[in-house]
Amino acid sequence: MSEEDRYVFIAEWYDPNAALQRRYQLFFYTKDGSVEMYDVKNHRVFLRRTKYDELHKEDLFLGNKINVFSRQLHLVDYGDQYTSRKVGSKKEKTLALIKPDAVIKMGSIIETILDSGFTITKMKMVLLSRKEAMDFYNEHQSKPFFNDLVNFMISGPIVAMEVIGDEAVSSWRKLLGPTNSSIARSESPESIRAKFGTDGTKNAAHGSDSIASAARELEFFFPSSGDRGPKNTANFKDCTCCIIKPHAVSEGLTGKIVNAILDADFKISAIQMFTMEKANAEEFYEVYKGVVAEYSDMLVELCSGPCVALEIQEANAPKRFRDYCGPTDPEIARHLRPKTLRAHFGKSKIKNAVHCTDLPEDAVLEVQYFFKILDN
Ligand code: IDP
Ligand code: MG
Repeated sequence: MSEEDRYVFIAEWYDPNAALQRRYQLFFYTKDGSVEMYDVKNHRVFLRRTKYDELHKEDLFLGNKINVFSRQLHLVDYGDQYTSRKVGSKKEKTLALIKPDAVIKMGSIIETILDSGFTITKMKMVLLSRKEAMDFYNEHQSKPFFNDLVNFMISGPIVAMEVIGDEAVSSWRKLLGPTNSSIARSESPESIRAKFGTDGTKNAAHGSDSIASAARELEFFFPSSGDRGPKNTANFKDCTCCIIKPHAVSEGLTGKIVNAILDADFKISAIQMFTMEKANAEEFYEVYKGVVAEYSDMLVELCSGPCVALEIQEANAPKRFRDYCGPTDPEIARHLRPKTLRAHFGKSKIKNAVHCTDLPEDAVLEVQYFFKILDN
């Protein structure tokens, strides 16, 4: 086999039993989608080369957390020159913002991002304070439109995302189109600003203009240490909790599911991406332990990659939203309740696209678990 067919990464896995961070070489063979793991410290094969359909070439980039046979692996380094050249050279991170005028269309914008081949690695709905908006746009403080821009940016929630892809900084800006939405409609009618923007100031979305700005702007919304950045928009009242499960996120369904929820007239008052550790998933699913036969499979699914948590807000949210999710088993849902989320997006009882709060009295607690406890 020529090295052309093989990627190598250094991957870390936290072994909860030994309370140790373990290191492996992870090999991925593009030809047949097989993986192999080698224990670097103990010099032995840890996983013999095995076909594994759930891992895709697109998942393999530095910093990503992937799931291989229920182990969550963190890709911390390239394992050889070839992989670094091939994967590393063009991958960039950028900041994408859905601005207040387009938050109502966030499902379609997320869908466009994912369908264009980007990966969303962080996501958070926030409401900026005036000071935060002024800081974020400080490069424009002497411009005549600065005041209007700041007022617009604090007029409602926005959704901040870290987006990764080949030449993400320029390709995301290309997808955005010209700054002015009207010009975008005449010059680039398929662009995001053409489709979702309003005018010169209210133009649906933002993209960093260079690698350096991207680093600074990502740090603003998703600080790497200490400070937590702008806070999430959860209100913790008249609400219920929805989790878009990791399998659905990794299948690229986030935008479609968000769209379906909005089309069914639910209000999404907070949204954020989380990667669950096993201990957290156990705490969150505690009530199902010993009650639901699939409990341990549910845990594995919830920890298998990033999930997206939503606060859904309205007076009767727990009941009406639960009805809209449909029966737990998507097969049954497709027969009995074909218009529900699980009928549309579920694959199996465990991979059933979404979790929703079961009991109305647990709704606020579940929303708090994500947006208060895990967000800390
Ligand atoms: P960009 O968002 O395409 O990078 P910038 O020139 O950095 O455009 O401007 C930041 C934001 O300020 C724009 O997205 C738009 O919301 C607003 N803006 C820019 N130029 C004007 C203008 O001439 N009139 C009104 N608003 C503007
Ligand atoms: Mg700009």
